[in-house]
Amino acid sequence: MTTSASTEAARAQIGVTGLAVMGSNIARNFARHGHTVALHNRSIAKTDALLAAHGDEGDFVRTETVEEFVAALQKPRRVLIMVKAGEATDAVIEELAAAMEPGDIIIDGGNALYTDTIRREAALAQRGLHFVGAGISGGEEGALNGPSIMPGGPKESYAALGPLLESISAQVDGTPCCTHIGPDGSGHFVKMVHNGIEYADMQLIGEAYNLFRDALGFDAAQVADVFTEWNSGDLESYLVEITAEVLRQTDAKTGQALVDVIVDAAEQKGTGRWTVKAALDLGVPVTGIAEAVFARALSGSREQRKAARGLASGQLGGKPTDVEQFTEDIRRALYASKIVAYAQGFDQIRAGSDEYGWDLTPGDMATIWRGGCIIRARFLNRIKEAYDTNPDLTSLIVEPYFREAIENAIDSWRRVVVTATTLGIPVPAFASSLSYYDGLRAERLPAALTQGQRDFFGAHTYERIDAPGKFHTLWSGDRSEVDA
Ligand code: NBP
Repeated sequence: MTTSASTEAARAQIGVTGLAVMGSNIARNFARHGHTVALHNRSIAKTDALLAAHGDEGDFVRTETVEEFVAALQKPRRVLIMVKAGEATDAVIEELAAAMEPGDIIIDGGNALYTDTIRREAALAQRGLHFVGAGISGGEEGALNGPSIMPGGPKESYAALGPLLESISAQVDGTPCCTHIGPDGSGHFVKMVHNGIEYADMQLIGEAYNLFRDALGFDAAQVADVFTEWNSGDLESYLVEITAEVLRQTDAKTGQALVDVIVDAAEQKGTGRWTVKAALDLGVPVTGIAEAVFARALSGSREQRKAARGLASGQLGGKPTDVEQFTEDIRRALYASKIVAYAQGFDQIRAGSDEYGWDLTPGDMATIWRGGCIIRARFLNRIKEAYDTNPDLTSLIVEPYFREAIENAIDSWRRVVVTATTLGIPVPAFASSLSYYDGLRAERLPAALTQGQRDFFGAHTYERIDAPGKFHTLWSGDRSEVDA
């Protein structure tokens, strides 16, 4: 059923403005769950196209102007913005805020930078409006059939908003993949880290594929079979599942595997980069995510790659002869590296929470990422259990299940990195994750030397292993040590 705003006022439970792919699908999702949805888009053509194609899926209210749109909503008014992130979002917020009243709720479901969300929330709070930055994951399909939703913002607004969002989110074991994350920008921060983890996961899968192709000589269909098999074990996940599908796809034009005719230059929209920038500011070593972002940048450096093609490889080692063993080695290396990537992402969430005073519960993320989102995986149940058992977990890699999983994988992991290195096959994420693990578990790091150097050239001082306090050596004097 569709009505126009002028015929019936204030009966929609939710309004959606921005009816491109994501907004239309979310609006349909709300309508399919029995909610009356007011529709608005800058250009009316998109509203009408949505109604023409799907108007019979539920109860929609067609509106043309922002005033009509706002007037169609029950109080407290709830409006979900699904427009292009950045200036467009600011423009839409401003228009809506001018037409709304204190107590109303504006939700930004776009991929906003969390610092923008912090700024917007503070500004709207001053005007008595609730602003909820909500990370939404799952792409177009998730938006329609159940995404994972990460709403931040004021807790009191969740009472009026939560049930609506939870009704359209994915559900796992009867639990919605949506929960109140924390204040102001926390929802978008967590969504950003989710995307960073997604980058790392995709890069690790890519490295595994590369090893099958270049170390074992598998064709795409053979690798697809391996991924299909892996998807019935510990690695079961959306990304592993779609990897098999992409690898099995044949190109209609050439009859070759599609993956073999796609240009090997990965693009990025920026959320991975944001994650790494934020991690640098917070001082959290998200090495797996960073390697993934840099690997995409390297793949896209077409001029440099062209210039470097054919550079010396040095003497290369032999290819693995035991295909079954090496396949299992890759599987274990992938699992261990994936544990590291998630551990680092969860460390970043904790660091962000501490920095901004959000008081986030990391186990909540594991719970709501189990369904709907791109990184949904069986593995997240394990992370949820780990945080349920110990909410103050120092690092996922020390938790008994993950510790044992890495111990089971460690020999394979080293063999994979060594073999790749001797064959000249790049495995930046596998290798850096292993180095991160070795770094964390090390008795002693070369950082002692770094501190000595810093004290030498900059009198930056150091701590001693055998006495409290800070010390400085008089490097350009008699080299005696003084208290700093
Ligand atoms: P787009 O990001 O392509 O944005 C298109 C929408 O923005 C249209 O409705 C357009 O209106 C509107 N818009 C623009 Br552009 N400038 C505007 C302005 N100044 N004032 C008002 N409206 C304006 O749409 P999308 O791909 O559906 O994504 C929507 C949001 O969801 C984005 O923030 C995106 O990052 C986020 N997101 C996307 C995905 C995904 O998988 N695509 C997943 C999760 C989140 P018009 O029709 O009048 O031009």
